[in-house]
Amino acid sequence: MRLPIVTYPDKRLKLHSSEVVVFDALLHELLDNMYETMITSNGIGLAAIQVAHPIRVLIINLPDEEGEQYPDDLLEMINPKIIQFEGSTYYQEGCLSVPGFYEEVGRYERLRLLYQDRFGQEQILDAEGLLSVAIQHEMDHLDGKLFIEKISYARRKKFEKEYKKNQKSKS
Ligand code: Y12
Ligand code: CO
Repeated sequence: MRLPIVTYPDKRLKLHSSEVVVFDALLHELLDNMYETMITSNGIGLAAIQVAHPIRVLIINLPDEEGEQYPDDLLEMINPKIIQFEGSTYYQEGCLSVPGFYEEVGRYERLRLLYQDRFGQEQILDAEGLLSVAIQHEMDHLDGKLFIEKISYARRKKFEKEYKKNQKSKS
């Protein structure tokens, strides 16, 4: 089932998400619904709070060189923790909760991540480049942070003005 996406400036996006302790059929249903929501919205990453569930769950499905996304490449991460990081990189980020806005943001270039899969099994992943950026973007959602909080004051002001104007023209 496709779920409604919570969009900025909805205050739920500022919530600190809670650790997952039960890895049951309800969690699996949420993960499946998040996947359908992300794919049908042309997204490559989604955190549970973006579909109104304040729990530490995120999914990422990066496209291949041809721009195709495959279910086999789906990463489901629960209770993720960065245990090592190095370097820095800049990437033009977008977010399904902030439609129509893209901005360059600084992130770690490489990281090592500890997380649990949908069955609660601990996993370790080394990530770099776009995957590292996507993980950091989605992990920020778990702590109630959006990428627009990482841009300069001047760009943020410009964004607020344009975003409000776009919202008004839609209503
Ligand atoms: C690098 C940077 C950021 C991420 C986080 C995941 N972000 C997304 O998946 C964003 C997707 C997105 C899709 C949109 O819809 C279309 O393009 C049709 C969109 O909508 C508009 O711009 C109107 C905005 C964002 C991962 C890796
Ligand atoms: Co986002």
